[in-house]
Amino acid sequence: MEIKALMEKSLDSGRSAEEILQMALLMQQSMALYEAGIQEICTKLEILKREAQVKGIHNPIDTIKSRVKNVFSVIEKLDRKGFAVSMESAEENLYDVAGVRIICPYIDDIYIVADRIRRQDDLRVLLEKDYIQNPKKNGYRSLHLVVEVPVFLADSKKYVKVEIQLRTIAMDFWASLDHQIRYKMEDVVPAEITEKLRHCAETIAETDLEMQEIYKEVRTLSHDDQ
Ligand code: 0O2
Repeated sequence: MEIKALMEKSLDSGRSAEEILQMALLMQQSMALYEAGIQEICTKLEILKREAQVKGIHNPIDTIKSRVKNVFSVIEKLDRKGFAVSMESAEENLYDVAGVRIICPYIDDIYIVADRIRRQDDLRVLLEKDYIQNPKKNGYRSLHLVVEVPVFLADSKKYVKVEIQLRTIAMDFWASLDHQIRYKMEDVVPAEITEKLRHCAETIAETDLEMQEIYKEVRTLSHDDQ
């Protein structure tokens, strides 16, 4: 969301523009910690990706993306959820300030990568939401893991929460366009469009399963068990 729109949304909560800017400035200074958390996770994922390349086996990771939430979005979300607006409150109550998205070729790859993440014993998995087994009503599918990763500072160690979203290329295609449409329509999407989007999500989910079956067949035909 643009800063102007975010500001307007935050102003709706009765705060002055100056108050919001002050908070945003303070919070911005703490964002480096979230960037460090993302770096730690991305390094782990790049190692997994590289290992598959070196061994010449199927790579369950296609693409890795990451982002730190804009401070104004953090303020807006805290306010919307009725939490105190401060960095401490964001650290305690929000799980998606730091976000990493892993895009996998096939559905099975998602669970393979999730398992490799769970087995990293310096990470604490706080929460899992499986929107693949239990898709959202609108058709959204992804596996979400919220982890805490240690970040070593000059004289302390901080655990940083990072939300990891795992999805296939097909699920990502749908989610990206769904996100754009919602943004364009400022979240007020007519029921008819919502239904069309849900229908597309179902079609994409079927295709995802078919592609996975084709891949399994090809592996059997080429006697490739990796
Ligand atoms: P962005 O721009 O990706 O950061 P919330 O929905 O955030 O109030 P909660 O429990 O944190 O509550 O949400 P959840 O279900 O864990 O999902 C959070 C993130 O998942 C979203 O972050 C999206 O990235 C993604 N997501 C969830 N539902 C949908 C959906 O229906 N469509 C799309 N395209 N993405 C979805 P943000 O902050 O909304 O967006």
